[in-house]
Amino acid sequence: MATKVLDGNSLFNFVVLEGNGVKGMVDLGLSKVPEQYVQPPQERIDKQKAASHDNPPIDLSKLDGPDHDLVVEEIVRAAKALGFFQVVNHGVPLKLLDSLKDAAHTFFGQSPEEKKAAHLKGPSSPLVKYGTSFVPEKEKALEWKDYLSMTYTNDVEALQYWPNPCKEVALQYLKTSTKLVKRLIQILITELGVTPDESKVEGLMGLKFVNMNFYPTCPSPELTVGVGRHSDMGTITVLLQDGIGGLYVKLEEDLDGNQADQWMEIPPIPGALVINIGDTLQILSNGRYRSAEHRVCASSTQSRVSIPIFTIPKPTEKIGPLSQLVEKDGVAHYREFMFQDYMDNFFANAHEGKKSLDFASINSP
Ligand SMILES: O=C(O)CCC(=O)C(=O)O
Repeated sequence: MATKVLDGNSLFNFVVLEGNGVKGMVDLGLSKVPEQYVQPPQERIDKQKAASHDNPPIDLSKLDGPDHDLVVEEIVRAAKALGFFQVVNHGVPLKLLDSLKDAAHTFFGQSPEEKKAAHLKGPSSPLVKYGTSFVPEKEKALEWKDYLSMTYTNDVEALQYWPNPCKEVALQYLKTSTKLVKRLIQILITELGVTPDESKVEGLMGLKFVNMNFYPTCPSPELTVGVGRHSDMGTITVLLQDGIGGLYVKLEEDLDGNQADQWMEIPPIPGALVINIGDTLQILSNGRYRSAEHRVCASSTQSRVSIPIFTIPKPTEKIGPLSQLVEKDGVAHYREFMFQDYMDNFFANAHEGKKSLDFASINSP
């Protein structure tokens, strides 16, 4: 029935334009991945070829004890090598992590009409977006993902406009993880040999989104992707993933520093949060820190949820390599730009690895 109803344009209309999402399509009863979701072979995720990740999570409570310097070293090493690491004792209550995953399932478990109602708040509130895939109009193959994106302006508006099943937990998550993000930014800037000035740090944390991603069960996950290869545009992403797995990060170099081009799974660790360095920190550090290219594979047996908080600079913030580092390096590897322009470019293009960074290229107009 699903194939008959959702052939050709009708699939795009049903899933994307009418807001039924991948979940709505899967709920019709689907025995195979529709061709609109089939990725070219080079974009598919081969789980068998992925490297295993055995780095233990970083215990942030030790930042306040005698092991402070060792923990800082671990954070910096991970931000330079992979751009991804996991943390425990991060200050976000573990009960809240469970409530967030439940809230995501509750939101996406609602009828398409209820979910669309969240989206339809759009004209009166630009704070909430319910959607599917990343830029469906521009993608050669769609992503197997529905999402809810909640922009933070202030507490009152969050509680007024964010959707009911998630607003309270999402706001608490944002508040508790903001302290963590601030501390990480301060550490990472200090370790560049630059004193982090308070207004700069605030500028780098000027805008925040709490997203909820829902990856419905997929008949053949090896043919499609939940999220295609990309790096995040902002400063730091905090990501809560559930226990299902499927998040992969690209290793650009192996342990001997050779070009690797291999993918590594970031395994779910109960109670841990994933930290992901965004393009902004790569640019700011003149290339010392690395934004992580990552992607997601759906599961054939269970729906997966993940809940990232994207902390990005204020749209009016001027972003470029820190002048102290340019002086030291004798060269700026990136140009200076206004963050609003970076963001507009990011959202105007389909995911394509770290191509988003081309916007900051010194040769870019
Ligand atoms: O679901 C995940 O684990 C990652 C999500 C992600 O990369 C994104 O939302 O940009």
